[in-house]
Amino acid sequence: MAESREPGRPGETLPEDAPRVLLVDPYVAREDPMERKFVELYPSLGILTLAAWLRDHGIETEVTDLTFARDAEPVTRHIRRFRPHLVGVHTKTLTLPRALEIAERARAESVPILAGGPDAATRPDRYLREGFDAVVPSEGELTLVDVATRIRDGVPLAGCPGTVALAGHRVVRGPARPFLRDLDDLPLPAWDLIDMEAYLSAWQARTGERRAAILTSRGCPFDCSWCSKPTFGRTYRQQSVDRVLRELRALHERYGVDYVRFCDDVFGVDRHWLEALLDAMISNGPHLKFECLARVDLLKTDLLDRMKRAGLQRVYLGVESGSQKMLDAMNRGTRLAQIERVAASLREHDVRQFWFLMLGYPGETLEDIDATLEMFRRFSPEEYSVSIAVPVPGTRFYDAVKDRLRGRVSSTSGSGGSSLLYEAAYPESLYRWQQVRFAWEARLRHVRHRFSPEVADRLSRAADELHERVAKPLLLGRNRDRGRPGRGTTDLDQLPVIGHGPRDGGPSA
Ligand code: B12
Ligand code: SF4
Repeated sequence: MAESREPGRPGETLPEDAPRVLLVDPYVAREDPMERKFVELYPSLGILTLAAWLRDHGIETEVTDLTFARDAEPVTRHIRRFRPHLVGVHTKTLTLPRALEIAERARAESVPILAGGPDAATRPDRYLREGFDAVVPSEGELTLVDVATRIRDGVPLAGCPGTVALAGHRVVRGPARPFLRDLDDLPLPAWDLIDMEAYLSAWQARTGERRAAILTSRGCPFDCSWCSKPTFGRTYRQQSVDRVLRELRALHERYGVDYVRFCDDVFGVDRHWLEALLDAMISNGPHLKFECLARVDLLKTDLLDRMKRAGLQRVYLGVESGSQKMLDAMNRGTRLAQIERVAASLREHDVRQFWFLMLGYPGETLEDIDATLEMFRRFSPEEYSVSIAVPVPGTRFYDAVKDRLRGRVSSTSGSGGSSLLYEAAYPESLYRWQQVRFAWEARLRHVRHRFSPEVADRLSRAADELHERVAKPLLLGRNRDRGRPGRGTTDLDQLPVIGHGPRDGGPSA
């Protein structure tokens, strides 16, 4: 982790009494089972953009990035050396225990501690109860400058716009702070405050490419029923093409980056913007390979040719289901015909596709799951993730099933997505079995493409028969695990959220 000291803007000296802020990314990669499997390491753009903004506004800022660390000890060392007025922690559900540990470490050094990011935004009270002084549940840039100045000047935080804070035992929510009007005002991320080389060389060792992440927008204008968007809600802002090119060039020139991941919730919402960016990348460069998260209704096949020429390698698609009834129930706003068109066209253009699929959404029948498997079989995407629907607080899905939550459920820790968290139509074991069916089909992909489609079809049919004759009757008859806590139980609100990118990406996308 980097503990480099760079006061103010790079090269600028700040006054002695400038507020000092230490930002912490508590994510420890070695603790994340998903990371051990897939290794998708990128620094948090939220933290790096905040850090750059603070520096630009006269606040001395440093970052402790725990991604490559063993534990949270570097936070204590950094606090002792830097003596910040304030420690700010980025939060995800997965990193809650670490965030709480960091709060403890900050308190032990008598430094006020603040939380921001998706998890704290969803449940600020929990963080306040566990010892945080305040939470910033929305966009952080403007609020953090205000908070840092108040703390340095000894002004109480309760009521500060854009915060939720404690006043005695009362939780006080300050008035909302408007979002930044123009995302072009954001400085380039403060890459110099972390060990960028650690990320880049990890990628290089694994793929031969120096990969980095970039964001060109904030928010998403769509409204999928299960998607949690606590920070930016249903708003959407886009940077100009020139601003994006500036960031791409800086990554390429300063760090030798040759592959970027566009991390926007949905990439290319505005077709004209996307065309202008692609044209600029094709004609003037930087000539980088790239990947992005896209919606099938936006990814027009006539644009794919240009995207490919601009460097497109891989697209993450929120396919979710092969049943139109389920897509409608999820309020996806996408059509099966669009999925089929885009999947076929990506194949023609030799672009890898990563499908996100979801099982267990309310209303889904076994026939719907079969339809999803059938579509998966037909298009055999190169990569995929099939998760069991997670009701995330704050979503319409959660509201719809909140009376049917299993309360205490088994957690595999890590990234979730393989536990059934509410009383769905079928037992958890049946959904897990369905995941096995997808995994089997994914294995057959290689047989289908490299060896013999006929053999693959025969093996697929054998698996279907096994499902119909043995697994289905067995699992439907055996409902013992419904509503019963599994091994290693945990509260629902402690469970990590699946995937990444609201699931045109994550998270989930
Ligand atoms: C890009 C992305 C990734 C990338 C890069 C991750 C990274 N290192 O940043 C990859 C694919 C690697 C990834 C991985 C994971 N991701 Co992800 N990811 C995203 C995505 C799409 C964008 C993140 C982003 O850059 N946002 C833009 C920045 C500007 O916003 P921000 O981070 O929220 O920060 C702003 C505010 O929140 C606030 N703020 C943030 N931190 C702080 C701290 C303080 C002190 C203050 C005051 C303010 C503040 O100010 C910031 C600037 O305004 C989000 C969805 C989303 N729209 O946020 C999911 C999301 C953050 N990911 C999620 C998850 C679950 C994961 C994984 C755990 C998945 C896994 N392994 O299974 C991992 C964790 C990896 C990690 N390093 O932490 C979830 C988190 C949900 C939750 N409640 O925890 C999200 C919200 C998606 C979702 N809805 O499910 N992810
Ligand atoms: S799942 Fe994707 S498209 Fe749907 S609301 Fe979330 S971010 Fe937007």
